[in-house]
Amino acid sequence: MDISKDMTAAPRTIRRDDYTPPPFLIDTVDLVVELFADSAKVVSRMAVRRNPAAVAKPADLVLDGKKMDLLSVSLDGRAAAHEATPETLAIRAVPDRFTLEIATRLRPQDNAELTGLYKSRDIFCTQCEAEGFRRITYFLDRPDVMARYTTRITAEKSLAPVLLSNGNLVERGELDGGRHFAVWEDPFPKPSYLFALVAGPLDCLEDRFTTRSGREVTLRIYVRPGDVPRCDHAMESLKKSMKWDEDVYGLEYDLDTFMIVAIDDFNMGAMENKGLNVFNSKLVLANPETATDLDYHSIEAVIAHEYFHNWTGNRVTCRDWFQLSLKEGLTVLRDQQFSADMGSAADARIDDVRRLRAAQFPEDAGPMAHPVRPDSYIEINNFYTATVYQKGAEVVRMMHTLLGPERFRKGMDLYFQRHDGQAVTCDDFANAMEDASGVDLAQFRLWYAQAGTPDLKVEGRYDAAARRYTMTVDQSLRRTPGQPDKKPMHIPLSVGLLDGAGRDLPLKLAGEAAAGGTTRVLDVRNPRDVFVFEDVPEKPVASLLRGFSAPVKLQAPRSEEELTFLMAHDSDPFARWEAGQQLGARLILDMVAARKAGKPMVVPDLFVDAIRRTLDDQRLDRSFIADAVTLPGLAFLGELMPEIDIEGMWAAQQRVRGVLSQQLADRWSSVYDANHGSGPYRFSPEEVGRRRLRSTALSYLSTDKGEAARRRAVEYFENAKNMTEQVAGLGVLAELGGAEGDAALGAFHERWKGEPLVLDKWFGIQARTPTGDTLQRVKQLVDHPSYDRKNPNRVYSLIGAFASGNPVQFHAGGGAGYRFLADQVLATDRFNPQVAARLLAPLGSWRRYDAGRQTLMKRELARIVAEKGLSRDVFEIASKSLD
Ligand code: B3K
Ligand code: ZN
Repeated sequence: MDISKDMTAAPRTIRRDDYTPPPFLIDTVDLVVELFADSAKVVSRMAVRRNPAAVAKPADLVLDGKKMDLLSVSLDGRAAAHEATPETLAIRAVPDRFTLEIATRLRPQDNAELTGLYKSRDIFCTQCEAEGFRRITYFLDRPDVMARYTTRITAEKSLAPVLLSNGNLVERGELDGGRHFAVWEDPFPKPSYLFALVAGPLDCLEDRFTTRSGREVTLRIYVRPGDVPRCDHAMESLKKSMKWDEDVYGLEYDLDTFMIVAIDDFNMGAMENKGLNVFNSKLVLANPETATDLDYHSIEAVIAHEYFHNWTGNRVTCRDWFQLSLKEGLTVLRDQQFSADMGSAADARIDDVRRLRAAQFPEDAGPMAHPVRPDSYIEINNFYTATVYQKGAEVVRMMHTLLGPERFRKGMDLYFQRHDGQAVTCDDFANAMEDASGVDLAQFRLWYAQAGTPDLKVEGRYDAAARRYTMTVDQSLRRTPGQPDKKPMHIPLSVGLLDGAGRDLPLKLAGEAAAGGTTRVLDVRNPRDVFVFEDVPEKPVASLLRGFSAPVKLQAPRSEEELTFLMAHDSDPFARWEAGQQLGARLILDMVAARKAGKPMVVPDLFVDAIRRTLDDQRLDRSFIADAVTLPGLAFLGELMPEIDIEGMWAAQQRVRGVLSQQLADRWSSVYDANHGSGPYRFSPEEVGRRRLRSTALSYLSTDKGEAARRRAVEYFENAKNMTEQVAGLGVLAELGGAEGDAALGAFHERWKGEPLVLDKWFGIQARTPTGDTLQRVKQLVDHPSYDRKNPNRVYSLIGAFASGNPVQFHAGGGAGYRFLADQVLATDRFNPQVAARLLAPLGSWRRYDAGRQTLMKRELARIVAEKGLSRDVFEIASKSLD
């Protein structure tokens, strides 16, 4: 069996418009999976019938399959005429209803693609989304074929004492020859992508949860022996998620057990298989010594996300993969709402927006730009994107904004009432929202269909005599690949008006009898819309896009004074933070332009004063202050430039940092000292905020790289009481470089060399260091004994961090970074195309750079496309990037 390459001919494009219902349905699947040291044998017995809703009535049943040995096929107990190709199995002239039995053999231990059935060290596990089940047995491997599964697993007891699959354990027992078995039955029909099997030496942490209707659920988290003490946070997160989904959406868990398994070799974060979630171990294991605040946060959010999929994804699933955002966008929104409720809602929203701007906006502006509901793909795994996930969540959030919380909840209820147990579309979701609320979403649906980030220009004019404020809103949407002409969108624009004292004014739109509220959501629907506010007593300052009410790029001609005013007074915390980011971005871009023109880069006092006021504002919580004094990131800034000038942005950003560091030195020192903290580690919003603010201050205090700064950073690092502080200290020291930097990196490695998940932080910090000869260092680290090119976590924390997280170094060195990345992509593609394709993305943005870089980046893309035996995954991204 060749698992190293896709040997198929020219990759085929799959189109949404070509969807037809499956010609056959499979009602039940009985699987017998026998696991051995060097292979696995799978026997699948399926109850198949013709689909009454099918448009055609083909004679043959054609199943999907990949990279397996076919052992036998029988139909109703007799040999069946069949024909296998590398990716299909056709059963000839089948009756209307029959039992099909297929035996296959696979080699999990050689499966480095980490999709289908594979081995992570001594643990057998599966990853079936999107199309992995066809690597286990031949099947109608599409989400609209939903079956009830029974799974019997056998294995040698000493090698695999724990045998798990979806649903409830119905039988277990001993077999001859030191083997044993377990039978699992999942009562809920599910698509094949939700199938899971895990077997191996695992320990578990067990707990219980009683649902609000009184169902007793056993919760188990399975990990490698020895890791059980690191599961408490994951278990708490799970219980919080279960409770939250009951409280907020009225959704209860539906099986007697809920299991999570932590796996070290995993292509992405986690997978929502019914009743048996499989997780990347980095999103399960945590204790204060080894995990940072960010890890704690991610674990809580991803545990919630996968748990929430039980309803949004599993009970109601996708008709086809073009509808992926039906489950992902909605489930991301739900995990965002959960995170907002667990901590500070303002921070949570700022976080969502930062992420969207850093990853999704560039995607929407690049060669892979696609709608939230894509129209075509070559390899579906390439469409688990920021657009489908993050922008998809924004789309559902906008519906929430347009409908309001009560009607949105009604829409959710109707959606479940109509579609429980079905495989449906994004349109079905919008229909439920529309029908439950009476709100017309016809134009709004364009958010699913049109790619690209809308530009919104907002201008305000005050007429003192008429006491009237007029807001003119222009929208436009640039062309994206395959979509030259765009229609105007329905954009919810949330606004407020502030008086001279910074107070919200009551808002009354022309035609309304009385003022209602101080925040209003304007329905922007046309290329130009004009909104008139009446009875406005004085010239107001407009607060725009409150809560980031739509994923747009906002342009508003506001003076620096207006922005600093909003920074100090806006009652909407997002808009308040945003005013600072806009001001920071504007001044950095002005400095970039000055630098290019050979003029000095000047940081205006107004900005320094605004940051000082933020630091002094006693009403603000620490996390918000940390957010507000953090300058806009390079990815966000780059999006604002016609041609990305990396050196310019970096130089300007550093200059601003330097000025803030110097002019506010006393503030940073006192913030640093005042937030020392004491007592044991706690993952609470207050403590996380304190640690963040303190490390932000440390980082400003280290900007001058002087002796005192070095001493302080070393002291901070050496006295770190938890991983959050260690990592913050190490990051600062690595950037300071010199003897202190090397010593800290050495000490960290020495202390954590037995903990791969902790070493990922060590790889990541070195790969992201913007100063020094980072590429050289990264190249050396590829050969480090702690590095493992087959483990996705290692690859992302080294190669991914360098290419996607260190623009300054990646784009330096006359193309050496590009060449290195292309080499890594090609090497990785030989055994793990999904990971290779993900690494590749940064090269796709070549159009955004100067001519010299364009040539160098394109050269590497062309070299990749020319490679023989390229996977579909890498082929699609590389070739579309060159188009
Ligand atoms: N649904 C999975 C992602 C599967 C990715 C397949 N390439 C995790 C999640 O979004 O919850
Ligand atoms: Zn998901």
